[in-house]
Amino acid sequence: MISLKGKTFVVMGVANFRSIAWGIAQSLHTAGANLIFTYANERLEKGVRELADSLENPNTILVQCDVTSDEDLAKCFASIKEQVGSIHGVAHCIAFANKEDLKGEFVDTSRAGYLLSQDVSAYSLVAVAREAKAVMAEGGSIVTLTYLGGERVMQNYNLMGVSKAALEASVRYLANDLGKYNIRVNSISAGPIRTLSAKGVGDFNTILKEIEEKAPLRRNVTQEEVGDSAVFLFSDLSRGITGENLHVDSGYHIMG
Ligand code: N5H
Repeated sequence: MISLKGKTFVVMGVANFRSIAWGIAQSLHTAGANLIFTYANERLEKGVRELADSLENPNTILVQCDVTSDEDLAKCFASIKEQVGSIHGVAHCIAFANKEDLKGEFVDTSRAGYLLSQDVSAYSLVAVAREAKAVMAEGGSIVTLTYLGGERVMQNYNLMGVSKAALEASVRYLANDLGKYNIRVNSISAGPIRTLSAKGVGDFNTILKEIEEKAPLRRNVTQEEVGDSAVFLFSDLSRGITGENLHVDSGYHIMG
C-alpha cells in the first residue's frame, strides 16, 4: 500500500457516507495521510464532523468553505495555512445543478441555471487551485471529479455535461500553469455511483444496469475504487502525470 504518512490533504465535498469524497478520505486515511475537510454550510457540518470523528485515530481539521464565495475561500485556506503550514493535495469533489435543469432538453437551460452550475462545478476548481497553490510550498497534487457526460452527450446530464467539459479543460490549463511549481492537476472520471448527487435520478438503476452489461469489467465501480485511484494521483507513484483525466469506470468509456 502507498504511504502518505506525514502528508496533509484537503477533502472538499463530503455530503454523507456515500459521497465519493468520503471514499477518497477513507483511502487517504488508510494511506496514513492527515486530513482536512471543508463543508459548504452549517447544514452539512454535523454530518462531516461525525464522519471525520469515525476515522480511527482522528487527527482531522474541519473548515467551512462555500466555494461560490471568494471571501470564504481566502479565509478557508488562510485558516488551513495557520493550522498546518503547508498541504500536499486537494480533492475537489464539488458540483451543483438545479434539479429542473437535469431533465428535459439542454436547449431549455436558463442563463441563471447555467451560470450557477458553471460557478459551483467548474470555476470553483480554478479558485481552489489558486488558493491551494499558496499553501503547497513543497508542490502538490489536485484531483477533481468528473463524469463521462463531460465528453459525450448522456441523457439528462445536460448542463452538468457542459460544466464538466469546462472542468476538464480547466484541469489542462491549470496543469500547465501550476506544473512549474511541481503542482499536478488531474481529474477522475468516475462511473455512476449512488451518491446524494444521484438521488432523484429517475432511471439510475437502468444506468447502473447498462454498465453491468456493457463495461469491460461487467460491473459498477465503488467509492473505494475511486478513493484508491485518487490516492495514486496524490502519491509520488503518479509523479509524471498531470493534466490527465483518469477513467475509473470499469472501462465503460472505451465502448462505442
Ligand atoms: C446522467 C446522469 C443522471 C442525471 C444527472 C445527474 C447529475 C448530477 C450532478 C449534480 C451535481 C447533482 C445536483 O446538483 C443535485 C441537486 O440539484 C439537488 N441535490 C442537492 O442539492 C444535494 C442535497 C446536494 C448535496 O448535492 C449537491 N450536488 O450539492 C449522471 C449519473 C449517471 C452520474 C452522476 C450522478 C454524476 C454526477 O455528476 O454526480
